[in-house]
Amino acid sequence: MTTQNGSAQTLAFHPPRSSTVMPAAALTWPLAQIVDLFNLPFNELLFRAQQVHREHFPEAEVELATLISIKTGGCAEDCGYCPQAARYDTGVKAQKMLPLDEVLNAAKAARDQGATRFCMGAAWREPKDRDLEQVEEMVREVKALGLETCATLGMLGAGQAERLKVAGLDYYNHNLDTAPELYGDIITTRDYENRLDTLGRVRNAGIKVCSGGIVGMGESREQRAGLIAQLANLDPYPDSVPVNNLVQVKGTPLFGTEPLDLLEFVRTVAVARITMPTARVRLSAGRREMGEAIQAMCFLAGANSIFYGDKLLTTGNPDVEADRQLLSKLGLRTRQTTTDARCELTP
Ligand code: SAM
Ligand code: DTB
Ligand code: SF4
Repeated sequence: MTTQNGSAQTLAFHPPRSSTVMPAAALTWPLAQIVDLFNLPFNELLFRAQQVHREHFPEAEVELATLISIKTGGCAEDCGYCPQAARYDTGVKAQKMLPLDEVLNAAKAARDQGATRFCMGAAWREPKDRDLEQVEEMVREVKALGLETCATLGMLGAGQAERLKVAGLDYYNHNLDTAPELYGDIITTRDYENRLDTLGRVRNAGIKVCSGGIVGMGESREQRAGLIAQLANLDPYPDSVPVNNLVQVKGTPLFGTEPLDLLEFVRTVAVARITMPTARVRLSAGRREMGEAIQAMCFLAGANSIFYGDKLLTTGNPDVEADRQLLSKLGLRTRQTTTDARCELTP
């Protein structure tokens, strides 16, 4: 199965192992090989991940990306993890889109605190054309501040990715979230193919793809491997891969899920690094609950980007000072440039 969008570059979707459409042998990363990586002894897995990491990136460098919610709450979708879905009683109030000057002030503050990427998120199923005009303006102005720009606005329709590209968007974040076979248990208002279509549109428009997922939603190890298989078998695989640990928010259907053993989170980061060697692997939601030791292991496992700033979209994140101290304790320096993330050491 291939996502076709009518122009030169397409993103291929590789079906799960059970499908007869394409034999597993044709995949860059057959699911069984990814499961084998997950099953390695922990130290062996981390050793291999760190080796891959050093082949492609300066080992001690971490990218700082700051998030802002430009349109919070009131979303029509039913994503079982999300505090912004209107149908769940989570205490998140629907707000109008932030005015441009507020976004720019936040972007300047992020830049002054050392962030190189600024990600603008909106609680939409998909942007309306008139909303997109305002986002284009934000992208243009944030880019002019010397920051890399990223947006996550939901599904994109025909021509919308191209408009964002013209405005200066560097990355579009659109997560596959989980393995295909679990998707329908978490979200019913859209399907996997919708997500893949948007990723194809983004890639075709020449915007870098940021796509990852959430673990800790009650999935099995094989299903975590299934998510990584989907991402790693995209052709090309994403430039940037956020790995989120579920932030459990009261009122969402996934509140009360058995928390994931955090060593399993570290394994997921390591497998993402090995299977997508030149991608920025971002330690995303859930860091506040992780503690320093787990985060240190994630960096060892090949994570080289974090969300930086006291808030994610609606939930908390470690405060800036705590992050500075952690990076300094670990001897990690922050990325200073906004040049292409892919292939920093290799051509
Ligand atoms: N509405 C757009 C969409 O769904 O693509 C963009 C914003 S949405 C909040 C961006 C991503 O945040 C989701 O795809 C999901 O991976 C992540 N996310 C949302 N709630 C989360 C939670 N409680 N814990 C961890 N990640 C979460
Ligand atoms: C991603 O993968 N994680 C970020 C970003 N992309 C947009 C969002 C995390 C959201 C966590 C829940 C919240 O703060 O609302
Ligand atoms: Fe809406 Fe995105 Fe939250 Fe889903 S994840 S409910 S699409 S804001």
